[in-house]
Amino acid sequence: MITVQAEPHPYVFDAARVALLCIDFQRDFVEAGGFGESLGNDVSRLRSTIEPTRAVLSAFRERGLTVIHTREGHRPDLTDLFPAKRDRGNPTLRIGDEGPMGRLLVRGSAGHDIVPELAPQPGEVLLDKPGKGSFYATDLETILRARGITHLVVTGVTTEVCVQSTVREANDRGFESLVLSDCTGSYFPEFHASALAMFAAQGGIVGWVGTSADLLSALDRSPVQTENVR
Ligand code: TIU
Repeated sequence: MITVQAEPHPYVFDAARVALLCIDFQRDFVEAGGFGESLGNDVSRLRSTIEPTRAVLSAFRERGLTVIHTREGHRPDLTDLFPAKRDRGNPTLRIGDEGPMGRLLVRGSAGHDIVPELAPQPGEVLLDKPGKGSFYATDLETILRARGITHLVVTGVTTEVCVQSTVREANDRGFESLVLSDCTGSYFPEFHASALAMFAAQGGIVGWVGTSADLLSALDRSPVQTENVR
């Protein structure tokens, strides 16, 4: 078992039963000209998440552990887009409109893709989702249960939107989540801090919060028996 220093108490997991979740590291949220910027956000605030997440991704890949990437987006014909979501916030460009990186949050456009630094590799799960939560209208729960996954190490953007929805959905399904504070980010630093605080409050009512450095040092201290890992 691997033990990571975390809040509100150490997070313990079996490498054969853990998955790294990389939530929505898409150009549409992280780069200029995408969906995030169309909502009036300063997208540069998310960039600090990329380098620590790249290090965690490398550690999982080196050990042959499960990696799952998600992307928020819609079918090109927008048949899976509720008007309520399309019209919310009075954006300069709406989902499906043509922007500098192609149609906003539409599958197949450049902006919908994951940033090159964190691009999925063959053998990793790539999951497209129409909502903020990663379980809503996807087969994520089936994939996790089929692999015997019980624990999720969570990275992604943004902390209080897609990360928070996903971690809450995971919690209600019995999964144990460790959210990495430096591998998650928000356009609003105060929302990042309060979302993390909410996860770990009340004895870990939603999950655990830790850092990539503490996770990496725990992995280094506990050589993973790769033959035990699917
Ligand atoms: N707007 C915002 O903060 N986030 C999203 O719309 N989606 C995700 O968090 N992925």
